[in-house]
Amino acid sequence: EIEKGKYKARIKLLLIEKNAVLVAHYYTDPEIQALAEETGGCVSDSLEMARFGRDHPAKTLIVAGVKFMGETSKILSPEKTVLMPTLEATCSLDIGCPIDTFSDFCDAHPDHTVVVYANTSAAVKARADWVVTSSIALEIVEHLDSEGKKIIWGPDRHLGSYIAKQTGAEMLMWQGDCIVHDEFKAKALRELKLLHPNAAVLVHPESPASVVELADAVGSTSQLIKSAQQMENDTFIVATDRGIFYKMQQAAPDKLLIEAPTGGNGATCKSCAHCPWMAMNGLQAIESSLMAIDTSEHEIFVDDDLREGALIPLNRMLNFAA
Ligand code: CIZ
Ligand code: SF4
Repeated sequence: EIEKGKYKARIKLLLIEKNAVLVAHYYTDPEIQALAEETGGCVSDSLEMARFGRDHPAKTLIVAGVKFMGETSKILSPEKTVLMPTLEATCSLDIGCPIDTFSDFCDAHPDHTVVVYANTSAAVKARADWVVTSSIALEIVEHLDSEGKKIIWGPDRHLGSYIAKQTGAEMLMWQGDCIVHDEFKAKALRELKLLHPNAAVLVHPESPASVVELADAVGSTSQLIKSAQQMENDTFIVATDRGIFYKMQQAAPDKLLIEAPTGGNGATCKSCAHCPWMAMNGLQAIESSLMAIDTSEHEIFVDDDLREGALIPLNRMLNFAA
């Protein structure tokens, strides 16, 4: 704890000295989210992180999250220095959707509109017609469907199936998944529900369909936090990365929040539902990135061509949301 205090104090000084602001995702560890709040940064989902970074006057953004979030921030704020605590932090959806094979898939269906999730590389975004996050995916697909468009969806198959089911849209699905949400188990969740008959079940749609079926509310991270705040239940079983508990408990201080089970046998797993890449965003790594600001060791770069290509579908989403 003393060590942590020292890191925090040094980071606070460095942020001021380097004209930098810390932007953290809901899935990072609680101490990172608290530090972002204490220093005038923000804690939010990937879309809001990029927007906040773009609109903040600081010259440098420290993006505590995973690579695609750093890239999206750079795409929206090319004039800023975008640093990440570690460039190793990636995402199974991004890894599972390489540009070459994805582009071939798109080329094979030229009459389809290409819609990709934000959890993708800049190159995949640049190949797409639309970028969406989970908070706005449903509305955008509904809109495209109402115009009679056929859709290629990538990369998260669970989120894609959920949206196809909700909207009735015709969607060709890339077969990617999130290694964290894919682990939630329906049978164990049903058993846990029996133990907490008053609990509402909150589920992120990157989870398998069998888990989504058991939900009282399905939504993006921000939407799930709102549900915990607004629904009258005193207990919530939550199927998303446990990093979210920090902000969810803040938003709903009197409510009991329980992790949805990732293992079998009805046992709740206390550590499974946490993204290993999000967990790389430690205090020491944040300090290192600030110290290395004059080298490119922690810096995110996006090629100009890709940046311009990715900005089009990203702005389409931002304008649709506005
Ligand atoms: O699962 C993720 O990585 C999410 C929910 C990202 C986001 O859009 O905030
Ligand atoms: Fe990717 Fe899943 Fe980690 Fe989010 S939680 S960054 S979707 S692996």
